[in-house]
Amino acid sequence: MSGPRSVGDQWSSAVDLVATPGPAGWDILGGDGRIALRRAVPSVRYRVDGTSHTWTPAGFDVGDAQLVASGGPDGLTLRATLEADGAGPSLTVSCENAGPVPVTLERLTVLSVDEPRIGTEPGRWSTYRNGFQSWSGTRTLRATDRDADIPTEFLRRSTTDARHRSPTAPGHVRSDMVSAIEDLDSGCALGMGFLTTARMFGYVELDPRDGTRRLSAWCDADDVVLAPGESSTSERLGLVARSGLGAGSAALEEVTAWTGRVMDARLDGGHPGGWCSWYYYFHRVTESDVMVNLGVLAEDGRDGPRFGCSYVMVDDGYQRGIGDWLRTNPTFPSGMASVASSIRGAGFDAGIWLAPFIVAHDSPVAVEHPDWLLRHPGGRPVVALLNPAWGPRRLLALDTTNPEVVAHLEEVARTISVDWGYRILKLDFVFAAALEGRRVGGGTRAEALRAGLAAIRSGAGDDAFLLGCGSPLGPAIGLVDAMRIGADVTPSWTSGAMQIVQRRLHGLSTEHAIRNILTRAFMDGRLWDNDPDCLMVRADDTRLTIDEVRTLATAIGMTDGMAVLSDRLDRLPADRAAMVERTRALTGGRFTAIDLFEEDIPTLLVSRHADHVDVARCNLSSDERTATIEFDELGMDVADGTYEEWWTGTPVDVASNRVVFDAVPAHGTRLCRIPRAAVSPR
Ligand code: 9PG
Repeated sequence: MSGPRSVGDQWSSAVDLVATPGPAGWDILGGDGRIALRRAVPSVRYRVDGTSHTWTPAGFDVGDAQLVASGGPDGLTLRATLEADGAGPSLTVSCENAGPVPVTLERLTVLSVDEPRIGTEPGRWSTYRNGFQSWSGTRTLRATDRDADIPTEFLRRSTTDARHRSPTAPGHVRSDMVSAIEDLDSGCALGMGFLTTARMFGYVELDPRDGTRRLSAWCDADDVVLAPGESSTSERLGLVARSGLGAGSAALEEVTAWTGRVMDARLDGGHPGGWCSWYYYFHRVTESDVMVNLGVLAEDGRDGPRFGCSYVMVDDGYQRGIGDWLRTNPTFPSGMASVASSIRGAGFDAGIWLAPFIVAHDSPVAVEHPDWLLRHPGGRPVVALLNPAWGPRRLLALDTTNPEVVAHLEEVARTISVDWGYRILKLDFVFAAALEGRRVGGGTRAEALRAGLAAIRSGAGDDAFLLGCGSPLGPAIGLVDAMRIGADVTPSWTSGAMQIVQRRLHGLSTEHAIRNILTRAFMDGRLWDNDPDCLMVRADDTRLTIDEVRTLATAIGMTDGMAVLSDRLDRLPADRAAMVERTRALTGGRFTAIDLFEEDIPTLLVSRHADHVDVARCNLSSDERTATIEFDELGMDVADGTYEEWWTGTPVDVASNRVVFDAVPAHGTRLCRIPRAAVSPR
């Protein structure tokens, strides 16, 4: 089963998976028994009269690609359906309430299987754990690792999934939307992902507690009430399997591409490069700051050789208040339509930031339309977050199922995009639309989020480039052109708050941003354009060392998402400006984080191009270290010779298929470009 290891192609090979219905559930088998999910069953969790029940049918009537269990408790019927029209089998489950009383649906479990076989050695499994939204930490966890979560529910609202705490028992992993489990011993991997993501949040969970390893995939039905005669269907789960070098990554790529096809992902955005005001000026940005940078960019031209920018983004700071997007601060005296027209006059697309689903408690929208707010069951408005940068204000979430809110969002987006002329909209704090609460239109959190984004899309038009930020992932597919896939970069590597409150995993820091850039790289070009967040190359007004900047630049360039600058360009020293060009010269390849399933933050990176291969090794420790690249691990042979290190220009010798970099500084990276002619597959 070990596949071709050609450097230009996939390293791993596909493993055929076949699902067969039987009276005890699905048997999903592949790879001559190396993948075996036997008696995988659907189930439902629901409430009647406030008491929660789980019904896992003991047996099924077997139909053509179907399992049916009728006459369940409280008159429920479960119907599981198999489709085999994609990269592998895919399954859904629906639950019908054939009983006399309403039933509150908690979860639809598409499959649950005890002791699945994936390769040979469960003790050597590594599981991909995707986070809920842009800023949620994403990594792999080994059989004895413990996942981490933020300690308070309030902080989780704005960073992870407030409704579901991360499990923290050793080896217990719950991944949002997509996961893969790789057996590091045999190089066999199973990928599981939700192919439809518009209606319910989906989770893949590996739970080794109670001595039985249980793998399940379930959808959160968000307590939707099923009246007698009604039914509800889960999202569709796809399964794929791979074997060989990079099997786990390939499984993630394959199932994610499948999701992108089913969800009609918007993939024509073309990875625009840009400039963003936030990471130098923050909320103090003024119109003249934007014009100074626009002047520098205009000399370079649109998609110019130095900066490669096609848009200029005015981030947070222009608006009168949060929720008050159409009135402008005095610091932008010409008004936002005029600013857009200056940007466009210089040859660039105009971009602007807004947080459409939150309003400050003292904003006109909140004061004039209290009925537009998402509320707790008791009636209090839901506070999405507090942000000291915006003063002592409660930031409240809008109820995007309210038709008046939808009309308001459409109007805001239409004014900004069509009337003012901003084609690129950065939609921030998007999670607020998906918080738990009482909604006039009922439905799930995922549906509410999608309704909000759909309103923005409808107002801004099909031509607008929508960039989601702080956004739950699944329901945004097909509506946004780009997605922030990690936390904010900061002008420092990390901070004490990030290490303690955010458990060294979630929240804003350059270290956390780099982790997600590398661990979510495979989403780019499959679900949307990845926005890795901004490159900062400046030497002043930052605590990032040059080595930290190089590591950030390597991650941004090699993963080939968007490349957005956020320095004060008129004060950028020439050697630092040159790093932008150097970063852009790393784009355009086919990226793999070789040790994605082995490390918390990957350190061995490869990007394959038509005429060369870029290989990098990061030293993410806080000490100087020797760093080695064994080309065997990349499945390739490199001819002995002297090459040049990308960032320092120093010569590096490849001998015996390895290269050793001495004294790599803390948080530093060494990168080597090897011509195709010197590379042969092993
Ligand atoms: C503007 C910024 C930038 C940035 C976004 C987002 O929890 N918080 O208080 C919090 C504040 C800022 C933040 C994320 C979280 O950053 O990611 O690019 O647009 O807003 O305010």
